[in-house]
Amino acid sequence: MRLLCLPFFFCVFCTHTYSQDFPSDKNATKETIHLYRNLKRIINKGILFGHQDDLAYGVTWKYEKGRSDVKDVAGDYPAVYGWELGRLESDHPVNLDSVPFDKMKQFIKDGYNRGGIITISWHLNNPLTGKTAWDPAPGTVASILPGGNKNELYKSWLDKVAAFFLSLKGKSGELIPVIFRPFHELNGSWFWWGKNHCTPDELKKAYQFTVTYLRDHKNVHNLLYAFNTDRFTSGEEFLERYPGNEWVDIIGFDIYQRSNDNAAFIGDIDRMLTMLEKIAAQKSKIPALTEFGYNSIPDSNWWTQTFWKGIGNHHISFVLGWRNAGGKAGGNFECYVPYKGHASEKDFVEFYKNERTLFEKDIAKEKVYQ
Ligand code: BMA
Repeated sequence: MRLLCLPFFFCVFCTHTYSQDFPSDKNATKETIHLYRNLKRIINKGILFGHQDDLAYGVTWKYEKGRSDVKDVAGDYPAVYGWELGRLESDHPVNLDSVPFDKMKQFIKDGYNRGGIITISWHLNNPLTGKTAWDPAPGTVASILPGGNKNELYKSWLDKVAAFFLSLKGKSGELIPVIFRPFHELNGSWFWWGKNHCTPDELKKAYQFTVTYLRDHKNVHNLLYAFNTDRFTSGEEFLERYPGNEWVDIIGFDIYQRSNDNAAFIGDIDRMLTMLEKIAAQKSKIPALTEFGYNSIPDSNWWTQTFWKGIGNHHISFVLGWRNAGGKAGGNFECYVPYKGHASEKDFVEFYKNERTLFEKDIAKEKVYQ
């Protein structure tokens, strides 16, 4: 009797697990469902490498067809492409980092057609003051919720974001899946949705409202939702503003190295990833390092001797290096992945060769949308 029951039990169990393994949007497009399941599967193979604005510009160039700092150095594109929607809400043709939205759409298609994965952040202006995302006027989050005096304005902004997502189509007219990470770094206080400017309940409601509006009112079904904090010290802190399992697919945090204490950075990243993986396992979510960087990478062995030492023992989906903006107005400089001639170039190639780091050639083989 035991033998007779077992196959039946396993069969029911497997079907159950498989049918339950949907993203938060139960009406997600089939490519989005496949992406979600494949991201979970690929965690066992390695860590996908991503880069913000990779195809738009590098430290020494802008808008050169097919160019990428990652490719210049490693001979391969990243597996994940990060893009940013800030200023779409105010009908600007160009985002806050000078990337024209029409070019961005083409870059998204190019990356997707190569089998890559797209993730999008949104440093949206402050709807209450009209200033930037970094204007933390009190009461802004409350103002965008239903009943708040900026709810209609916020909805009109989400209409534009929805139209953008629905305009992203592959060769057969299918919608291109996107990992959307609204309200990122929400446990910091530099953005208007930050910790000191709203209650946990207000933030959760804003997140839930955003998902519900895009998914149920605008019928956007090509999104996976990423919930992401900045550095955090405990599971409680990470989850303080978590909107709930039914609103989120990916969980992560952003981390930047800001001193030359490599050991401290390795320890920080390792500790936070351990907590993140535990939460992800408990909640059946996909863990990721949603942004990382060490500006200018002033250490030629940083990739193998610091970054990999922090992430290499972990099972996470992807890491997204921030943008290679180069010199900016005001004299600031930003560069988070090496470019041709950079001192960490050789070490990045070693990092690339590690069989657990996955780039474009690896992700293309995985056919994540099928
Ligand atoms: C920041 C910097 C800014 C940029 C912003 C939004 O970290 O890179 O220059 O405008 O992200 O992408």
